[in-house]
Parts: sequence; structure tokens; C-alpha cells
Amino acid sequence: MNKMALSILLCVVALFVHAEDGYDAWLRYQPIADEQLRTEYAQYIQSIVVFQEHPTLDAASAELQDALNEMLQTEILIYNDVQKPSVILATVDKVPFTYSESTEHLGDEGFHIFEKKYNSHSCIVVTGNTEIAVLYGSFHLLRLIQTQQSITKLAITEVPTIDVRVLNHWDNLDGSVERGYAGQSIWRWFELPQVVSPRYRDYARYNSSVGINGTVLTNVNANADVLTTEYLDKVRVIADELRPYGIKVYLTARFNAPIEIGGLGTADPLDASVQEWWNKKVAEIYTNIPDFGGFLVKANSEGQPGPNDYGRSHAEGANMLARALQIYNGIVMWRAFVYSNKEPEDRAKQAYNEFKPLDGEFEKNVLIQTKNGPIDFQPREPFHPLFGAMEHTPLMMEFQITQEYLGQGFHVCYLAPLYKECLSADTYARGEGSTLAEVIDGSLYDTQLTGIAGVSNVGNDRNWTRHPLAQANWYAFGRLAWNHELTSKQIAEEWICMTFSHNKKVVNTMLDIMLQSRETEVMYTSPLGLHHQMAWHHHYGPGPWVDNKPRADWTSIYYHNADSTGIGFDRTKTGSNAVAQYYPEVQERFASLENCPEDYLLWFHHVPWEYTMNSGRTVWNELCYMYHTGVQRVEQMQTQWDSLEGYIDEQRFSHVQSLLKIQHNTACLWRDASVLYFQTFSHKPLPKWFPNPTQTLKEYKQIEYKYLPGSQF
Ligand code: GCV
Repeated sequence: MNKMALSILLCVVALFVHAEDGYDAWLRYQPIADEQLRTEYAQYIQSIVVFQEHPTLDAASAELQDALNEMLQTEILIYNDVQKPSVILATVDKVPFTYSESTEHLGDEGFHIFEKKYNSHSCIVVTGNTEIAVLYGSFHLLRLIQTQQSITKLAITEVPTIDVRVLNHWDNLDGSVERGYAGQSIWRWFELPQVVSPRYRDYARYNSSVGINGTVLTNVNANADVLTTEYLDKVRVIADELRPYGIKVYLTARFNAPIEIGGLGTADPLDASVQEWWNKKVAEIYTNIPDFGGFLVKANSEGQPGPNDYGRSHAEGANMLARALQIYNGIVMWRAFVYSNKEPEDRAKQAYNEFKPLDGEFEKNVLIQTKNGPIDFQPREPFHPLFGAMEHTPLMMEFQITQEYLGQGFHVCYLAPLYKECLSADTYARGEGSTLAEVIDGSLYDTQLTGIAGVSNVGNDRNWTRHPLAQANWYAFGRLAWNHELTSKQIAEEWICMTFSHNKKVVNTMLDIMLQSRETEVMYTSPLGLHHQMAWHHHYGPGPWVDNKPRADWTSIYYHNADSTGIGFDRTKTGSNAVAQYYPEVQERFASLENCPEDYLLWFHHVPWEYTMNSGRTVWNELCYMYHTGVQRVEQMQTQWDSLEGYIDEQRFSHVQSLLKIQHNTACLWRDASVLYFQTFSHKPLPKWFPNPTQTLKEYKQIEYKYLPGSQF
């Protein structure tokens, strides 16, 4: 293309490109630029009919109306009856014709969208057994239009694969957010219940549009105050705002709340007065919030109180709360993220050791919420061995959406590939093909209650997630929670079209950046199965030298074990034997030096510096190669992003461009500091192609990040 043609093209593109602050996220209903397509849609959809009065159907019709008015540049009218409707929104029992199909398979949330002749006129029917199913269907219909797909002859049925699809906010009552990188909490506790932020409703819309159906408002490092009458009144108001969008509210329950706010002398779960206290508290909650979802509990972990303090098991603690909630259909999400202070054994083994013996002892409304890997949301971990190991206990997945160890609010790191890698891992629990996805969607063990949680990355930054591309992780979590068979690419593609542009260059460039970004982050932070190498406290920059902390397993040296002979954590029989927690087929693969995937090599093995990798390089050279390639890939991302100038709005373009500079600086720091540090053990020269570090190891070690968002230190 010559220069003239290019500038004309850019001017045309610019006509549709104006400053945007990202607030609208993927529900950014821009006029459809292709006039022919816009006209086709507009001819097809002119009116919406809703026969029933219901807040959720009001929300659905209002969303469709606002969105279509904008996208089609027309005026869509809403009727409660009309001769020739374009879209009918109704639950199956209220559709204005005989609906002969059985809808049992749709359950409470599945929807059916189909074309139907009504009064000799073709219309789109969006239906389901409940109003919320109709809302989900409406968002689906909108997504088809947002991604510019055909809406004629529709015949779509979707049913979510997992029941409980929740965000976990690590938000504190003082407005701070633990590991939150997008500003303060969106919950404005002090102003509630009087002031109701409009963000609550928008938050509900975004969640509902991807099928998220619950939110835990408060941090797992819990504050009992949220259970006081004063705070429950505030929670009630949030619940009222979220309810029309099908979002249930859950709270974190601090285990010794009966002592802290109840005035009791104990929180022993077998004590009758403690049980009575919780029963009354739960009754009070349901009086305020009739559809309250239940409790999320972090107990006996990182200083949180729990049943072990009274010599009781996790099952005894969880069951006490579960019994209090049972009559209201509430649930308990009890976290498996535990590691005891007394046990100096490999931390990766502790959750399995504590929970596996309790299999079958939990009440039916308890889910064991388990992080994807056995340590802690590292850039890459093998899957948690508890998945598949508890046949009689529902396990729910806990993913992290906030990027605690993956560049926080500053790096592009699209997480769908991480989620997919974990969900598709084979546990071999019932022979080959027993994937983690099947464990959590209940199909492997015919589990009745299923769930998935994502630690939220939402804050009160104008664009919700600080990094404009981090919105994609919120979106991807929801889409996968609804349907874990979607691919990372499919999700990214629809997100880009909805959030940025349909322009092929934009879509392809962003796809390339996003799909590689998680691997890139792994390369420059913790390649080849290294883990927990971050700086003390804030978890952002490098700190492979971190030692001498209150617990060995809070240091980095505990995990990399570098010495003059080699590097890595021996988790085979000659070491901690953590491999034994996996089913035999997985065990064999991870335990064998030859068969262990190189991505997990240093997670499971301590290997000599001279060990030869598949590439033919030694471990030392491979490490240098990985760190350096990670940096080069960030440089490549920068070039790719720069090429989008003029194709997307200036505000978000330059925001991402500036953040990529931060990402590049940090990637260089990770590379140079890590390699210089490990060199003190390998005693090997840097490969010739490795750029000269600009500072000494001593200087790198002195770099301190103070006041990083989300770190509280
Ligand atoms: C909420 C890690 C994080 C903590 C977090 C904890 C957890 O240790 O660094 O901030 O606490 O995980 O998941 O409970």
C-alpha cells in the first residue's frame, strides 16, 4: 500500500476511533462501522417484547435496547405486546405460543435462542426456565451482534457446565484490596447503605454478561465486622443491586467471629453455644438477604483462626457452618490453601496431606476450594494433586485473576492459556482422560455441587482493572466458568472485537500479543519450573536471593535449591516425594527425569548445571536463553503494539504503550538479576549472545519497590 492510500485508510479508521477510558469494558456498544451490516441488523431487529414484569427481564430488555440503539444507530422500542415483534424475551412458561420441547436440560440458568414464526413474522425468541436464563440469552444475542455474526435462523442452546461461578474479592473494609492492582475496593463500605455507587450495577452487568453468578465481597483474610448488624445492612444494599443480574452475594466468615463480635469465650465448632451463635447469625443474614449464597472460609492458614485451634478438623469446622446454612440452601466454600506452621515438610504437599484423609466427611453443601497448583498461583505450576483425589467431596477450582505473580496491574498477561492448561491436565483419577475440567464440572465423580472461583482483579480505577488488557482476564474467567471448552483464542478474539476493534490488523496483532503473553511472563520470571522467585512481600520483581525469613518456605532459596552441583527442587523419592501424591501415570511422568515435561523440570528435579535439555543446551544455557527470550518477546510485543497506532483510540493505545515500557524494564530486571544470581552457583560464563547486565548483582539486590499498589507494605 502506498503512503497516500495508507493515510486515507488511517483517516477512515480514525473516524470511528475516539478517546475512550475503558469504563465500558466489553459492553462497549459502538456503532457498527460496516453500514451494510448495520442496516441488515437494523432491518431484522426493530422491537423487543417482554410479556412479564420482572426486574431481571427489565434489565435484559434495557440492556438490549441501549446496546442496539448504539450499535445499530436506530431506535428500538420495548413493548409488552405487539403484533410483529423482532425479539421476544420470556421464560418458557410465558412464551406466547406452544413450546413443546422439554426444558429440563436447561436447568435454572441455561437458555434457548431460536427463530420462530409468530403472527406470520420471523422473530428471535430468547427463553429459559428462569428470568436470569433469559438475561444470559440476551447477553449472548448481543455478543453475536457485537462480534458481527449472523443472527438469522438462530438455534442455540447453552447450559453452564459449572454451578457456582464466583469472583472472590480480597477487599478489606477499609477500602484497601489485598493483591489488588486497580486502585481501591469498589465497595464503598463507609457510605453504605445510604450511598449506592452506580458502579455496583455496571459491575453486575459485566459479570452477568459472561455468566458469573456470585461474588464474595470480602477478603479471605477476614474481618468479622462484616457480619455485624451494621455491616449486614450495607451488604443488603449491594445484594439488592446485584440481584436482578443473577449475582448472589457471599461473605468470608472469620472463624472466631463468635469471640470477636459475639462475646463468646470460644469458637470451638463442637461447642453448642458457638453453633447457636452461627445459627442465629445465619438467620439474621437471610432475613436481610434472602438469596444469600453462603460463606467462603480461610481457616488455619497464614495466621487465620480455624477449627485446628480447638483440636478439631477442617471437616468439623466446615460442617458446623454448613449445617447452619443448609435450610436456606446456602453453601460453604472451604479453602484447601493451608500450610501449617509446625510442619517443615514440602509446602506443596500440605493441602493434600490435610484434606485427602477427610474425603467423604464433609456435609453435602461444602465445596473444598482448591488453588490450581499446590503452591500459590505461580506463573506456572503443575496441577494440584487434590484434584481427582477426593472422590466423595466436591472440589472447586480457585484461579487467580488478579496477577499477583504475573506482573500485577502493569504487564500484559492474558490468563486464559494458564486456565486452559490446568483444566485440560489429565489427573488419571479414573484412567486416561480424567481431566481436571471433569473433576470440577462434576462429570468424573458425578458430583452434585460444582464450583469455580476467580480472585478478582477489579478495583475502583476508572477502567476497573488498571491494565486495559487485564479486563480480558476477568472476561476469560467468566467465559470459561460458563463453558470450559472454549479455546483461549476464541475468547480473546471475541473480547478484542467487543472491547477494541473488528479491524483485522488489530484483531490479529492483539491476538498474537495476548496468546503469547503468559508464556513470555513465565520465561522472564520463572522458566523451566522455577517458582516462588519473587521479591519479599510485594511479589512483583525478582528476589531469587530471598532467604532468612520466619519460615523456610517463605524464602526463594527453599524453592530453587541452587548450589554448585545444580538447581531445582527434588520432589521425587530422593527428595520430598511430592510426586507420590499424583496418580501413578502422572507420578511416573513427573518423577522421571527423561519424561518430565521441561516446563516442570525444576519443580520436580534437582538437575546438574550441565544437564542437556531437548534443545541441546545445558540447563545453565537454557535458563539464560529463556530469560533473554522472554525479554525479546516483550520487545516484540512493543513493536507489535506500536503498529496499532491510529487503529484504536489514542487514550487506550498510549496507556498500553506506556505500560509496555514498564513491563520491558521489569523483564530486563528479572533477566539480569536472576542470571547474575544463579551464576554465583553455576560458576559458568554468560553465553556470548547474552547482553551485558547494566548493574551488578549487589545493586540489583538493593532495588526496592516501595508502596507498590496492592502490597500494603
Ligand atoms: C489473601 C498468598 C497471597 C496472600 C493471600 C493468600 C491466600 O499467600 O500472597 O495475599 O491472602 O495467598 O490465598 O490466602
